[in-house]
Amino acid sequence: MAEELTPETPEETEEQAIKQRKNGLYPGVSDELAENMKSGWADTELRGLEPIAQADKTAERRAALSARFPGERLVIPAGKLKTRSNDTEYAFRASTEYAYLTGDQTQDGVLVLEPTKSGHEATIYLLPRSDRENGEFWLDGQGELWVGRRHSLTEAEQLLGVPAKDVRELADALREATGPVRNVRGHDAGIEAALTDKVTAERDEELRVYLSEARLIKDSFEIAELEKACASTARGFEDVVKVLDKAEATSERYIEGTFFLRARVEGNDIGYGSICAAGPHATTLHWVRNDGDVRSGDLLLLDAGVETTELYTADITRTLPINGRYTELQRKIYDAVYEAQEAGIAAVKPGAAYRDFHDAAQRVLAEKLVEWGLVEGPVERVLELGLQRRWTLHGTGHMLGMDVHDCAAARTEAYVDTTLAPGMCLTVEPGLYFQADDLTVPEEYRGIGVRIEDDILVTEDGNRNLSDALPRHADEVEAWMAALKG
Ligand SMILES: [Mn+2]
Repeated sequence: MAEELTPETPEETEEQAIKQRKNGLYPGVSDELAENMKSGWADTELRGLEPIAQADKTAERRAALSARFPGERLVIPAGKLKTRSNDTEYAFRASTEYAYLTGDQTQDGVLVLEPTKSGHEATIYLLPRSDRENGEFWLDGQGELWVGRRHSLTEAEQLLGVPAKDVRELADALREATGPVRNVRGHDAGIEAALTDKVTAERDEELRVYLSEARLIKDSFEIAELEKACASTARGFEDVVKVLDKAEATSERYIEGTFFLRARVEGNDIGYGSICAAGPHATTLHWVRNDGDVRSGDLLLLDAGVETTELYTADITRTLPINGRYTELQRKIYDAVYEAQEAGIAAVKPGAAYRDFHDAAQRVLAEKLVEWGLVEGPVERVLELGLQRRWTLHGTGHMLGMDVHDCAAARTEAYVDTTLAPGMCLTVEPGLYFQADDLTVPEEYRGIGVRIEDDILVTEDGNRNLSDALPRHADEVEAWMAALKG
């Protein structure tokens, strides 16, 4: 990548250089060049734009938010770029709260709901197109010449269905504003500094909690996005199966890279760090180093999800025999996890307690562990003491949506202590993990880890498995792999 313009005079201190860069005043730019760069550019304003596909939905979401906090100013920032080093930044991903309420993903954007007599008036604050007159478009590191064209404020209004203003005026406006205000924290330090005397942590947290709980029930746009995410993820898993020989010749990284290609081509990104865990790495729950060997005869636990361009992610796990056939012991453990997952999925239905699917899956796993002689029964005793957890390790699922662990700020009574309702989407992902150094299990179990994870939508009359394009039953997995490997 190209470097930003640097000062020509070497004796300049770095501090001066930074100051000048900020001012957009670069030594070495002649008056003639500066003047020349101001003109000769075509008018590229886009006219007659149609609203984005989810504009009606984002309006509904804002209306619900407005009703929850009448008479209060609400500030929801998209977030800022985060520095990786010097003048390079991490890839930007808008805050979930902002994208949920606007459908926009522009860095530095801020949604403000101003209280009115009848509710709220929404305004989206954005960086306008770069000024040609003052040279910022080519002299500033965030100028459009460097980072690409932005939408004009008028274009943004047409697309998002919300009036747009210059975000550079927002901090001052917020400083001067009176009346109660709440802000979603953690995304924009400048906005937080402007509001520091006006907000409290407790009231801001209530806003964050509301926005987390609002996402518990997915609307039709969100469900369609989750379907897309699952479809892309299924294709990514197929990509991986087709290149397992190349992964064997290199490392788990080949799997990670292969899946990432699908995520970037069809979506925005991966929704979380892909877990590409071959052999004993499958027993490490968040194995994301992905630098290990891929060996025929071992299992591959692949836990990965494509995040769509509108920021909804899948979260799917399959545990595959690298050479296409499970060994007898691998199959025994796999079938136990499959049975546990079947029991878990069957417990997902409207009116069921959220905890039911976890309990159903854990019971099956405890039964198997007792049956295999790994833990002393009876099963009720094992479950009561939680002894199965040495090998089941984690909860059986979580809400899924824009965040892989969606709705994480929801109150206990609204999430784990609630009953399931149509429109909720959650993962069902039981697993069994026998650590390589676990001396309490027979040697042949050690280093085997199995998880099967699907994305389950609660419907009016039960549930729908959004990730059922990928086979789960061991026979079907083997047949699917054989077909793909050709
Ligand atoms: Mn998960």
